[in-house]
Amino acid sequence: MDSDRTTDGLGYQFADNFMVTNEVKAQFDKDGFIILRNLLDGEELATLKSALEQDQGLANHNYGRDDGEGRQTKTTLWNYPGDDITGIIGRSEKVAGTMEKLLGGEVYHYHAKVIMKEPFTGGAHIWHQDYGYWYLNGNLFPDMGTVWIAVDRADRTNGCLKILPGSHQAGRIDHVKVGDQACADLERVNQLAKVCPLTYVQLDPGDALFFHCNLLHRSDQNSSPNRRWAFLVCYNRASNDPVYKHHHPNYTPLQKVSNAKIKECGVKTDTTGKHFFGGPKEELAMDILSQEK
Ligand SMILES: O=C(O)CCC(=O)C(=O)O
Ligand SMILES: [Fe+2]
Repeated sequence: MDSDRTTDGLGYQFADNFMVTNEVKAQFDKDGFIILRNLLDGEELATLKSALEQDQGLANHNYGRDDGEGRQTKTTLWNYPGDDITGIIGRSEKVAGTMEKLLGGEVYHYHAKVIMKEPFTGGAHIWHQDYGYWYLNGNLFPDMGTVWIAVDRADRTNGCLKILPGSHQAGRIDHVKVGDQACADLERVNQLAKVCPLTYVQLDPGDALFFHCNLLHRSDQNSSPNRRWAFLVCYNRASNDPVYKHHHPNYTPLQKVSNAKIKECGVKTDTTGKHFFGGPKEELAMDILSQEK
């Protein structure tokens, strides 16, 4: 399955007066995503980038997942936003507030992560829906979504996201384990690709994709010389408090902040209270614990 389609030219230019109008919401409901270009401006992006590059928490807490294609993906993930720039961005009106309007109600921070696709070695994320994972964590409804923010330019040369627009309307698809990842039933993905044509999400640094948790997506390995890092913040509706205790938080009210706080925050690398996740090993330990109950 391949395609020449890209998201080039699609989306909205972010400005402080951006609003989720009925038209924007209708587009999100129909396609399962919207793109906001320049969601982070040059100064905000530069601060985020240097915080990520300096922050030892990111290096010390990152873990790999086999991609079933011979490489590993590299991720650092945490549960609570905290007060550093990653937390302030995740709590800001333009990120969290926009997601609330798209999902139709109050949201809380389910987790955030940095996906580090390094030059030449970056692993793939195989076809999945985020709700393929999150369903198993006791979230009864697919009232969840992710904001995917490009830290580096992401395009088809370095493993940008690939999506099947509108595929969220198919509901949750069966997933099977491949490597350390969950893979959506490929027969179903291929059938859906005939009616929801594969599209490469090409983004410049600071651009963001807001997407629904049932949107099918994947990203290829990075065999190019160009790094492809992305910062992702995932949200759950407050009304969708998970019914199982799992390795992501139950409803925890989000302390939203104004967009101006992003610039005030600066390169603060204090990661107190973020609760970094240990990766597949910790997942296994949690699964054993919940089976013992
Ligand atoms: O950034 C990527 O390439 C994909 C990440 C992803 O889909 C995920 O972490 O669920
Ligand atoms: Fe995903």
